[in-house]
Parts: sequence; C-alpha cells; structure tokens
Amino acid sequence: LTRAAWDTGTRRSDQSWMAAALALGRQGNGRTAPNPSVGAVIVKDGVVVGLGRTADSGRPHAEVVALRQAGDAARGATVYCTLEPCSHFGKSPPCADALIAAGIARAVVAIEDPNPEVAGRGTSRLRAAGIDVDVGLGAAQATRDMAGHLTRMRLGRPYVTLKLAVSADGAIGRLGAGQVAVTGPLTRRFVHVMRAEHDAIAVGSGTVLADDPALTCRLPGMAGLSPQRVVFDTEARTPPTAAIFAGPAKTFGTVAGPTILAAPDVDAGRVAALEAAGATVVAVPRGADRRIDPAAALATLAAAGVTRLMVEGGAALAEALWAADLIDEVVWIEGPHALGGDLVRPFGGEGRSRLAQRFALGHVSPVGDDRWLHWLR
Ligand code: AOF
Ligand code: ZN
Repeated sequence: LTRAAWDTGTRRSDQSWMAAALALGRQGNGRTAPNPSVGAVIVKDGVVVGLGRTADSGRPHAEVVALRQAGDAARGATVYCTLEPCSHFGKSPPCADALIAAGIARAVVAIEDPNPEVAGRGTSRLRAAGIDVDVGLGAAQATRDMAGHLTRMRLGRPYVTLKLAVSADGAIGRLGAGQVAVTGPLTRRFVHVMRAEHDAIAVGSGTVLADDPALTCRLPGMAGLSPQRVVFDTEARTPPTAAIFAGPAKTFGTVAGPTILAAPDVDAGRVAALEAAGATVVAVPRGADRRIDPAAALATLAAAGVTRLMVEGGAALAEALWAADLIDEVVWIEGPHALGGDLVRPFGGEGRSRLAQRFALGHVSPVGDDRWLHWLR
C-alpha cells in the first residue's frame, strides 16, 4: 500500500464515520434545547464501539453517551464528534476530560463550538493531552445541522425558519376567508415533523384570531415533541380560550404553556387573564412602527433557550421579520391549485420573487401534489 492510497482510504472512512455522527446528531434536533444536538461515534480498529447523541433536554452530552457504551474499548480508539467537545464544568465535568481519561487516541471534530465557555479550549485540551485532533471534516453539514446553537451563540437569537404555504397563484389565503387549505395531506404530515424538529413555533396574533391554530405536532406517538408556542402579540389580543393553550408542548427552564410576547404597556387585566390561562407573558419593547420589536422578541426567546424557531404565519409577522432581516431560511410550499378571488399574498404582494433578493434556491422536493422549495442564505 502506498502512503497516498493509505491516506485516501483513511479519509474516506473518516468521512463515512463523520456522516454517521452527523446523522445521529440530527435526530435530536428539536429535543435538546437549549443545547445543540451533537452526535459522537467511537471507532476502534474499523468497528463502532460507541454511539451517542446529546440526550433530550441537553444532558448527558453525546461524547459521554458514546463513552459509556464503549467502556474499555475506547482506549486507543478514534472519536468522531460533530461539535468540539466541551471544556467547561457545566452540570457535569467537561467531555474533553472524559475523552482523555478514557484513553481516546484521535479525535475528528466537524466544527468548533462558538460557545464562549468552550471556543477552541475543548480541542486544545485534547491536544495538550497528546490526542491527535483533526477539525473541519463535515463542517458544512454540521453548520447547517446545528444552525440553531450557532446562531444563538453568535447572534443571541434563534435560527429562524419561515414556512409559507402558498397556492399556485402565490397566495397564503383569501381576504377574510379564514384558514384555506392550499397544500395537501402529505405536506401537512411533513409540516408536523418540521414542528417536532423545532424548539418553538411562532405566529402573529392575527393568525391566532383568524385561524385559532393548535400548532402542535399531531403525528402518532410524537405529541410530546410539540414545539413551545409563541405569539407575537403587541396588544395582548390572544384569547385565553385559544387552541394554543390546549395540548402538550416542550418546555425550557420554567416556561410552560404558550409564550405571549406583548408590549410592556398593555392592559394589565388582559395579561393577568392570559397568565391565569397558563401563558407566560413577556414584555418586549415597541419598535418604530409601535409593534413589538422583532429583534428584541427573538433575543427574549434565545434567552429562554430557544435555538430553532419555526415561523408559521401570518403575512404581517413574515413582513416584520423580513424588514428586520431576521429570516435565515424559507420553506416555501406551493400547492397545485389557484385560489382566485381577493388574494392575500406574502411579502407585500411580491411573494416568491422577493425571496431571490436575499436567498438562493436550494433543493426542491415534490411532496404529494405540492412542491417544497428550500431557500437558504
Ligand atoms: C458537547 N457535547 O453533546 C453538547 C455540547 O449546560 P451544559 O453544561 O450541558 O453545556 C451546554 C453547552 O455545551 C452547549 O451550549 C454547547 O456549547 C455544549 N454542548 N457539547 O461537547 C454535547 N450538547
Ligand atoms: Zn460536553
């Protein structure tokens, strides 16, 4: 075997082990907030001896799960981590120390952790202990998969995915018609999967009043994965009887029930009624247009632990987030039929043509009779 052939073979298997770690990590998206969902795979002599992903709610970390599985087999093994192992004392000792103690010989890491408590100290700790460390394999995929954590750490807000379902004539509804189905049953199921993969889901109060959506994940066996519900509700107009108060949802820290983001000066009686119904009402300052400031609203959510936020309507909230340039990704779902009549079009009537100003069209997937268009920065 020549040295070059050896290197090529090693790299190829590194790639497939990292791909496995990434796939494992992705499975936890929507379950591990406020932590990222990390994947770790431990390989010894070409055989997997340990697999782990960040546990639901964030602890234990992926590496610890994988190390427990590997036991003594971790000695001299290679670990594939989708995120730099942590170096800080959190709810338990650092993963870097656990890897060192277990006798890991080599670590392949996709990306550094921008968390200021870690930020390169995880890998330098490993190197200082004599572990051979490679950083960067699978970085592009890891950056996408952990966009929630990375955006929260770097920008102090959640990663925002706007989902819009539009008719063939580019409308999200008919004026005054309430909820109109523009996409099919298969799309509805995938939207519920999307909800499960997010920490929280936001709508504007107009959507609550017009449609009264539940915003839960209603796939069999997945009710516990319903996202935390959030309403951008400047005047606290959400009725305490709204459907968002029913059903289970993920909780972070002390936040249970839906979160209502309202201006600080709204009627105290309305706030009390919402709180009595189980909501957490958070005061968010008004922006220039007198509505709550979207950047401040997102900062509030990030502080509460939200890393991945899905926005599901309506047109006004989408417009406000667009105007403040706070949308990271758009899932644009086109139904097969034209609605006709008085149409409500997103983005000030411009619809899809506006997306191309800021986003690039990624993959397009047919879902039943609908088309899902993924727009990314
Ligand atoms: C890892 N592996 O599986 C995760 C990591 O609050 P703590 O103590 O659990 O620490 C959370 C931070 O640790 C989180 O913000 C991120 O920087 C890192 N998460 N690190 O090595 C993991 N979940
Ligand atoms: Zn850790």
